[in-house]
Amino acid sequence: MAFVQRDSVSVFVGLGANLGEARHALETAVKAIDQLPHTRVLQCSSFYRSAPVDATGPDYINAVIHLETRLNAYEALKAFQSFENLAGRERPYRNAPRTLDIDILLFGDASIQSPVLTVPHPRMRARAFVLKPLSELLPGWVTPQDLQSVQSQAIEKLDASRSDDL
Ligand code: A4P
Ligand code: MG
Repeated sequence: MAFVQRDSVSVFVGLGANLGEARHALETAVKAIDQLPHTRVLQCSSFYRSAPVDATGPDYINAVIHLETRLNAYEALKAFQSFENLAGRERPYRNAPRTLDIDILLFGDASIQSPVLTVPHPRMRARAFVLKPLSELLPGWVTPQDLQSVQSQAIEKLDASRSDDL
């Protein structure tokens, strides 16, 4: 019987870090994700510096990437968690400062509610650090009302040529 390849899926992933070499951690994660089997990073947003939301600690560096993959959502989640662990991620308490966080925002048009995975990410429309970079890659998805509702959250786009912003 012929092996049937799953169609590739268009995926949007949020990256964040606010400990250590945050910007370098995000850049390393983008390269690692691009090297996953059956996976290609198509676009990376600008990098943003953002104040912690529902959290304390240093400012974050955040970005969103667009990729296509033949992995399923659980395979992708497992791979992303292994990259977080390689970056030294620790989880002492909820929303603790972190060396690397990789969240699945949108996985094609999948709607997933399982004990380990919720997609679309349930808080993505409430966060400027997701909406601003996502609006660069998927402008039709982010409405002016979405951006208006998060305008009190401090966030700034970083200069693409500088790597010493944090
Ligand atoms: N999980 C469920 N759904 C997903 C998904 N779509 N993608 C589970 C990834 N993981 C998902 O994740 C906790 C558990 O969520 C995992 O075991 C996985 O099975 P985690 O990475 O340990 O923690 P997290 O990502 O901090 O959790 P959560 O609840 O997604 O946090 P939020 O709501 O995303 O908030 N402020 C700024 N400025 N920038 C930030 O990046 N991040 C947070 C985290 C708070 N404030 C922030 C930032
Ligand atoms: Mg996470």
